[in-house]
Parts: sequence; structure tokens; C-alpha cells
Amino acid sequence: MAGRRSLARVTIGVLAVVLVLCCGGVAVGGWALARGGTDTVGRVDFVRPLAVPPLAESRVDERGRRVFDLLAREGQRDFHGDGRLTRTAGFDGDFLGPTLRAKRGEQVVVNVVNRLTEETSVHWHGMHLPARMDGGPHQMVRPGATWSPTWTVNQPAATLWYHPHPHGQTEEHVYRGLAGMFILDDDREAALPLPRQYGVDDIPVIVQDRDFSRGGQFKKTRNMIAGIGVLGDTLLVNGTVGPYLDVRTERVRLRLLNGSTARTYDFGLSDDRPFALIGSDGGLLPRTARVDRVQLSPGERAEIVVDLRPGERVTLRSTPPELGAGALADRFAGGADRFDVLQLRAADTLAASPPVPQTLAPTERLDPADAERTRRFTLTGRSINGRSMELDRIDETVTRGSTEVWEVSNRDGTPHNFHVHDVQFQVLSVGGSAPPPALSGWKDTVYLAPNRPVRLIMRFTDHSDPDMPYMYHCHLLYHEDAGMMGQFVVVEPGQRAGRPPRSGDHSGHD
Ligand SMILES: [Cu+2]
Repeated sequence: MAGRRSLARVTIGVLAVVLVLCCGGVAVGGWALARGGTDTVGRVDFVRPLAVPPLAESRVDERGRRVFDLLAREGQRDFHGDGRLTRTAGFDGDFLGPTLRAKRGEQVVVNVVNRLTEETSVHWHGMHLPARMDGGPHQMVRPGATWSPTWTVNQPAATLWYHPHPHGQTEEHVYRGLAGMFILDDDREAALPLPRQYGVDDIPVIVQDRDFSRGGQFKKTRNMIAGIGVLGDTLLVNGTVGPYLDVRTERVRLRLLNGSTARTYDFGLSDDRPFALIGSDGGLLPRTARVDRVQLSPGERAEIVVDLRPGERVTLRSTPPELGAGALADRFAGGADRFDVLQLRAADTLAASPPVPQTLAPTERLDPADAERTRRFTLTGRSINGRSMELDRIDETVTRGSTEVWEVSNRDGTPHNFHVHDVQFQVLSVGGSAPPPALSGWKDTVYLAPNRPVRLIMRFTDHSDPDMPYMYHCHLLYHEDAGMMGQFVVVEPGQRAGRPPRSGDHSGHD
């Protein structure tokens, strides 16, 4: 393993030198080597109030279901206030979408209307639901069509999100702006003294990097050396460039979502003050962790509570993430980059906020002794277990009601991560060691450093369908689009996997 790793490093090193020497590579390789990456610390003018996505309106129909409407469309936006209009896409607006919100036990319906000029899908990232409602590449919605998935929310309060999942086009659709937050509530979370006034002391923070062309258009410049996709030099937070947030309470809860296509962030505060880490992908942690950094790879979420003093200004910042691929490979994958993300501006008088409780959501620990089986997934190149994604191939068959251990390893010299649809999992170990506090709760996406395998445990409950698969994949969208994805079905005991629809099937009606 060590040999493979150093080989990968040498390969990247040689590649870098070759690219620097060759004419075409001078700009790319020379730039990265000389500058050591992007650094916006101290260079961001926080001149725009942070946009807070509106809460989506909903109605309760005659069957008691909470009904949302979500319309995907093209748009344009002047991100920099200089008159340059960027071509974008969004839900119900020009960029990103409203925050959907529902409570555990509610049945929801979302009428997804596709007003784009091309087909897309909408996946409910982190949601436990039937495969036919999942919004993956088997639920494509044609232009002009409406798709109306429905399911009953049956999982803890959490910060989830939604985004397109069309096979081969996910990076493009997300990069243009198609994404939004989906907050779930439950009684247990509601009983805790946590900030929860949306847009006041409970704030969605969707962080995305973009490259802008001189004409103001989104540019998809790929970092050819690391091959991880687009690493932009400008951050958008909820679509805002250079955002500040006026805070009027002693404590503010930030729901951090890494909505970027490839970049990993290591979030902290400009004066390195500790904050309360209270939640991960699938909801509240068992216990509050006092930390001064939380690292998020694409698709991951964290809920944090920050203490503020009257009148002060402190900046949410991303410092170089630990990607674990070695200094040079990390650098090409954004591992040397720093960003000022969001300035928090405390008012001179702050309303009191109760202290964050120590105990949050005690969780039953899944026990590997209860696991029916262990599956191994190895990510290399653009494949998982040596296979590239095929829409009509079922890779794994899981029995409903079973608990499984999934061992996932990255055998490349560059970053990957791993996302599983339908379930939230627990992390048993990372590189053989006990997981850190940030991985102590429910997760649906986990970072994969090269040669540091993660052991995950998950239980497949409620939903089964032998013909309709769920996905597992790298959530670096360039990799996912290139085939680093597989499909599993959940079947009843004794049932065999069926046949997934052939590519090109669609959901919804015109
Ligand atoms: Cu990957």
C-alpha cells in the first residue's frame, strides 16, 4: 500500500514537471507550484448581506400531505454588482432554491416542474425514502414535465439538501446553481435549547466555489493535475459574493453545507475560537463537541453554534483542509487554499441565548456483531471495485431489515469521498482508528483520504424494491459523472434483484 501511495505521489510529481515544461502546462502547473493555491484571507470585502434562501411555501392537501412546488429553470444573476450577468439555473429563482422544511412523521409531496431546456432530476440527499422517490438517474424529468415524488419523513431532525442527479451531468447542473436545503424537524430537537429561528439565529450556509470568466460567466476550468474537478477561486455563500451576516443574538447556529462540486473546506473562525459542533449529515450528534475546525468534503453538512460578543466582527474562514494525499497532491486538490467565507457582525446589544446543552441526541450504536455481512468498496480512477457505473446493472443486493458493514477505501493518490443513498450510516473507524467527534453521529457522506479505509455500519429498513436501485458514489461530481458510482437494490428476504429500467426511462407527466 505504501508503495502504491508513493508511486501515486511520484506520478503526480512527474506529471506536474511535465506539465510545467510543456507549453500547454505552463499556466496550470507553474501557477499552482508557484502560488501554492488560492488565498482570499484578508482580501474579501464583506459588502453584501448574506442572502438567506426563503422557506418554501407549502400547503396541506385533503389527504393530509404537505405539498411543495419546486420549479427548475434557467436564470441570470449579477453576482458582483458590476452589471455582468452570469447565466445560471435555480429552483423558483435564478440561483439555488428555497429551503424545504418538514417534520418527522409528515407525508410530503414535491411537485418538481422542469422548465429547463434539458432533462434533469432532483435527488433528496440524505433522505430515507423509497428508491422510486429518490430522484437519482432513474427518475429523469423531461423538459416541461412534472414529477411528484411522495414519502413519509421517518428520520431524525437534520440538515439535508436537494440537487439534480442526471447521470453524467450532475456537476454541470449543480455548478449552474441547482441546489437547495431541506431541513427536517422532530420533537426531540425541538425540546432542546438550541437557536432555531430561521434566518435570525438559525442560518443556512451553503458554500460553493466558482470560477468566473472575464465576461462574468461560470467557468469550468478543471485542475488537470489533481483531476478532481473544478476548484474555483471565488466563494458564493447562499449565492452571495463577499457576504456578511448581522447577528442579534449571543449565539448563532450555522447549518454548513458544502455544496461545491469538488472542493473540501476546513471551517473555523478567524480568531480560532472554539465553537459547538452539534450536528452532522443525518442530524444532531449524541453529544456537543467543542472544536475549532470542522472539515467538510462535497455534500457533507455540519451544524455549529458560534458564541458572539456584543459589537464584534468575526469571520468564518476555511483553512487548508487535511486531504491526506501528501503535500504536493493535496496542494493540487485545494489542500493549500484558504478562504474568508462569511463575516459575522454582532450588534452592540445581543439578545440572550441559552447555553448549548452537552447531551443532544443519544443514539443507538449499531453493532458490527449484528452485521449480516461486510462489503468492500475500492475507489480507483473513475471506478468502484473496478467497474464504471452502468444504469442497467445492479452491483449489490441488500436484504431489507439487515445491518451491514461497508469497508470503503480510496486507492488513488488524490481525494475521493463516499455517499450512500437511502440510509444514514455510523462510522466505525477511519484508517483503523476511532472516528473523531465530527463523525460520531449519523452520516451519509464521508471523506476518503488515500489509503485510509473507512468502516461504515448501516441498517436498511422500511423500503424495498427489487427493480429500482439506489446509488452509492464519490460525491466529487466530476468523478461521479465519469462513472465512480454503483447501484444497489434493497429486496425482501429471499427475494432476488430484478432489473433496473434501461437508460432513458423517465418519471413524471407532461
Ligand atoms: Cu472521487
